[in-house]
Amino acid sequence: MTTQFIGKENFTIHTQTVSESCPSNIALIKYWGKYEHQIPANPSISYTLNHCKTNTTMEFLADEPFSVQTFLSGNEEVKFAEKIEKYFKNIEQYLPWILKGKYIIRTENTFPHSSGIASSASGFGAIAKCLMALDEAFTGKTSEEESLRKASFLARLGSGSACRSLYNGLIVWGATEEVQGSSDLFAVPYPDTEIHEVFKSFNDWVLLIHEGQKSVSSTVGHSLMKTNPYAERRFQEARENFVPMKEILKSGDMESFIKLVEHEALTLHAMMMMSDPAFILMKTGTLEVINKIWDFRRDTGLPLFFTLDAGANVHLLFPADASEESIKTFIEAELLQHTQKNGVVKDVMRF
Ligand code: 2P0
Repeated sequence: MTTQFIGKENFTIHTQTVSESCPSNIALIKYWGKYEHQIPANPSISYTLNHCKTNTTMEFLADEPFSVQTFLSGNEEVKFAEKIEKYFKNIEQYLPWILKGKYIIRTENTFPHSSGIASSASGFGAIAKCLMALDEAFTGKTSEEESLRKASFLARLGSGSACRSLYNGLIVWGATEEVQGSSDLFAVPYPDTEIHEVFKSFNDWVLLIHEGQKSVSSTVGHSLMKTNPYAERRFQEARENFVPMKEILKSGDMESFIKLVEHEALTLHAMMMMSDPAFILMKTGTLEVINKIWDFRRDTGLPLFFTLDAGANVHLLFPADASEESIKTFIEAELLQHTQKNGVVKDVMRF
C-alpha cells in the first residue's frame, strides 16, 4: 500500500537550505486511538487554521555524518532533535538520501509555545514540507499534487494529526466510504463543491485557559485507548458521524453542526476520563466557559460553540457573518476572564 511513496534510488545530494511554513489544525471529528505505523483507529476531519503557524528553516550539510540539531525560537532543543533523528531513521525508505548529511533545523511558532495549540501538527507539517523541498532538489521535480500528498504521508509518520495540516480548508484523514479518495495513509481535502458557503469563513478564537505543560501527552492518551472498554464503540461512532457531517456540510445546517462538533469534543474528553489510569485535561475554566456558551446560545440563539483539543483550552467557533460582532463582544466581556493571562489567539479559516 505504501509502495507509491518509496523514494527514488537515483539522487544527487548537495548542501542546501530550505524554508517552509505550515499551519496548525483543529479537528471537528476527532482522531483518538491508533494502530501500528500511525494508522488511525477512525477517520477524522479538521479545519486548517490560518494564523497559527510554524516557520521552519532546514539546513542540510551534505556528506557530513548524520546528525540533527534543532533550535526553537533560537534556543537549542536537544529532546526535539532526538525525536527528529529517530523520525528520519524511520522514513529512510521513502527518502533514501535522508541519512547522508547533517541537519540544522530552526523553527518558530507564530503562537505562544506554551499555549497548548497543536505545535506537533504544524511542526511536523513544516518539517515534511522541507523534506519534500530537499527531495525535489536531489531527485528532480515532481508534481505539486504528488509532492503535497507525500508530504502529508511523511508528516503522518511524525505526528498523526500533522498530515491534515498540509492542506487548507476542511481536511479528512482516515479511510471512510463517505469521502472519496480518503486514506489512512495521508489526508485529502474535503470536496469544495460539497461545502456550504457558511462553513467556508469561520472564526476560531482559542481561549488559553491553561498555559504550560499538560499532564498527559497525546501519545500516551492515544495508547490508553488500547485498553479503554469504550474504544470500539467510540471508533464506530466517529465513523458513523461522517454520515450526518456530510449532510450538514452540504446543507449548511448550523444547529446540527454545533451539536455534532460539541459532542465530538466532549466524547474525546470522556474517553480520557474512562481510560485506565483516568486523566482529565479540562480545568475549572474550561467547564465555566462551556456553561457560559450554552447559556449564551439559549438566551440569544447566536451560533457560538466550542471544540476542545487534547488540553484545557477552548476553541470558540463562530461563523464570520453578521452575528460575529455580538459574539465577539460577549467573548471579551464574559469569557476572557477565565483565561490565565487574558490569553486568546484569534484565528479565522477562509477558503
Ligand atoms: C486530533 N488530537 O484529531 C486529535 C484530537 C488531539 C485531540 O491528534 O501520537 O499529536 O503524534 O499521532 O496527532 C493529538 O495527537 O498524536 C491529536 P500522535 P497527535 O487532532
